[in-house]
Amino acid sequence: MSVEKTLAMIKPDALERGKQGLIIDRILTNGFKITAMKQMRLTRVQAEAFYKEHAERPFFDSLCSYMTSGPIIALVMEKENAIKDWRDLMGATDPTEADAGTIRKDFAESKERNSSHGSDSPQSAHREVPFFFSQLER
Ligand code: IDP
Ligand code: MG
Repeated sequence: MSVEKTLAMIKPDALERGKQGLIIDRILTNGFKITAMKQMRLTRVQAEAFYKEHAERPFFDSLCSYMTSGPIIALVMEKENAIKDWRDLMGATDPTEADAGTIRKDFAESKERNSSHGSDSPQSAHREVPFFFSQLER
């Protein structure tokens, strides 16, 4: 195992319901160091660029509308094995399939409005961290 950085987002549904503090508490309690964090509202162009790998999926248009419906919090988090450990802490994409105690099980409203994002591989983290943060910020 090595120290890794991953890109996380707390998504609009969670901020809408004021759950960001509880989610950040879980991040810190589970041993992640937050090395950068900011709240912002994505533009349509930014949301489409971030999720471009899903451009052909039937849910893409709805996903981009949801992701621009309110602010998000983007975070860079550091820890040994951060990428997989954050995916595990979030749980399955669909909260009805997520394990007990995971963020999506406890906070998500639906498969789309699922409260959190995490890079799914070192390659994704390498693209997603600089999508949000300059070298000076992370
Ligand atoms: P992930 O966030 O668990 O990596 P992805 O398959 O990469 O899941 O999908 C990106 C995001 O798109 C999901 O987190 C969710 O918000 C949304 N999404 C994925 N699949 C569906 C679906 O079948 N219906 C509606 N929204 C979906
Ligand atoms: Mg994904």
